[in-house]
Amino acid sequence: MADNNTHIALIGAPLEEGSGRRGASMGPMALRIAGVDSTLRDLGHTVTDEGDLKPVPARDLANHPKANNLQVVAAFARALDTAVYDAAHSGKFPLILGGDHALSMGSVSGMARHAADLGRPLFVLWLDAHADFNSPSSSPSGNMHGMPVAFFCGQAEFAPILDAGRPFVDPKNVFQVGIRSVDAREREEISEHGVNVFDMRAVDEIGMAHIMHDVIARIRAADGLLHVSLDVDFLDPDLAPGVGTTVPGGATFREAHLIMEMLCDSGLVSSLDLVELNPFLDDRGKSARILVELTASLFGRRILDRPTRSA
Ligand code: HAR
Ligand code: MN
Ligand code: MN
Ligand code: MN
Repeated sequence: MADNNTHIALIGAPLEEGSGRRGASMGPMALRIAGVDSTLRDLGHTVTDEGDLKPVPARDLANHPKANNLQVVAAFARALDTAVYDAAHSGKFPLILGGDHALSMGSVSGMARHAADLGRPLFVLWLDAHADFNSPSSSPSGNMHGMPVAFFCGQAEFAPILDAGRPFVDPKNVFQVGIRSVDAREREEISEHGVNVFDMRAVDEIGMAHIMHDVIARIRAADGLLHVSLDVDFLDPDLAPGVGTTVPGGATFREAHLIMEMLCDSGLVSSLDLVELNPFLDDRGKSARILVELTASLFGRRILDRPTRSA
């Protein structure tokens, strides 16, 4: 993504059925009310708001006792796969307004198809308190927002219950930052699959700047595209309470902005998910606002009129 004049496609995905509670379906509207479109236009970009997806549940799929609301989640995944692929293919930057994190099954698969067209590898930066590497058999809740990373890394269990045959992301091209809530089976899976995890202890010990230098250097060396998936609960709950699954000890305001500023300078980012915002739980819109501010940093808002020494 360039500093100037990127054509951004806003794609609303009011999915809440992947999570255990209601409210995330209001996320796209809250992000619009917080001014995501005008903020990006003020930075010099072209913004097309494609509105909200409203897919019909995928009745061709059998219900699954441990993949809650599979038909609705799959419908959003399919619709996003197409919408994101089409936007990227036509030269736009897909910015997905979520919606719970299960939607990334579709946004990542759409970007994986686009990257495959270009003959370039897709990398994913997963900013989250959670690893989201459950499968139906391992999930303690059955909630599919805890499963998207396992899905797009090609976990075999999904093939018979969800769409197979899409290109997957190499787990070694997945970077997770901010992780601090991991289930027992997830812990084994992420290490078996070789996912790169910078948990909150790593953030404390190494520092965010160092981590991001590393991540950016590896993507650049591979000439990769980068999809960024930002879960509200990546942030500390004091900053962003508007999410159903708060976990204490999250990223600070400056840690989060530094990521976005360094990514902006890198020019590597091709697509972004803003997920898990639950306006019903928010405090006077502050979580929606911080997501918009972070997006502004990714798209070129900076403190001084020059890049600092990053990237
Ligand atoms: N690991 C738990 C589960 O799978 C909680 C997952 C919560 N996920 C999110 N997205 N909020 O990161 O049920
Ligand atoms: Mn998540
Ligand atoms: Mn999370
Ligand atoms: Mn496995």
